[in-house]
Amino acid sequence: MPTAVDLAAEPYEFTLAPNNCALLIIDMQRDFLEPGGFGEMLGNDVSQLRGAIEPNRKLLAAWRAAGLSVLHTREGHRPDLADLPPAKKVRGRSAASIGDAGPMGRILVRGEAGHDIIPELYPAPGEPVIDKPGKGAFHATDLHAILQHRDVKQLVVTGVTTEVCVNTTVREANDRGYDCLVLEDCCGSYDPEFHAMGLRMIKAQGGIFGWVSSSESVIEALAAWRSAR
Ligand code: C5J
Repeated sequence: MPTAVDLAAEPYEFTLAPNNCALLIIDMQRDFLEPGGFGEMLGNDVSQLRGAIEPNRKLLAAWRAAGLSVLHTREGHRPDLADLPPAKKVRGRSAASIGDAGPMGRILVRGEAGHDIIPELYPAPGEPVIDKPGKGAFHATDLHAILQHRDVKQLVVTGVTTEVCVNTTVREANDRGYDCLVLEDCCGSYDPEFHAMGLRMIKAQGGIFGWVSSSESVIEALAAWRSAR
């Protein structure tokens, strides 16, 4: 029975070991992706992010069908905002900031409608949801402990935004010894140039933070791995 399967990636092929790999879906939240949410309220074009929904949906279906680990993250804060750094609250000087009333409830506050994950990618029972106060999913969360308990050594990382929470998480994961494979079509940024540069930074210098590939390559690799079992 093969324990691993190679798939096409940049800067070179990635050896996927499904039993030691988790799919980590970053911040596919209503406030970032839905028309009428906080992201759009700030003047962003949410269609730039929405292109990542369908590839994530297909990947998630294939990943679940293979019986592998899936984890989801959400960026947000306690309702009392005790975990919100004052610097994060005031930065940007926008009219509405974290904790204020927004179009889908209080902005980036846990329990509010806009903070939740979009219905297309909603977590299934048993899939851990990591509520993170920062951009990186390891900061002030139990993600590392959960991954260690599951013997996870590799992460397939998707979500939004490519240059902020995806990049920060991949860098944190890299420093903790995980191999990260980031899927280009399953990530998105309000700024296409930042998306491209965010991916370039990951695979630069021989894969300084990890690898970049596509959902199609991972789905094919999973099918090959399953049929060889
Ligand atoms: C994420 C952000 N999720 N851009 N947040 O990237 O503020």
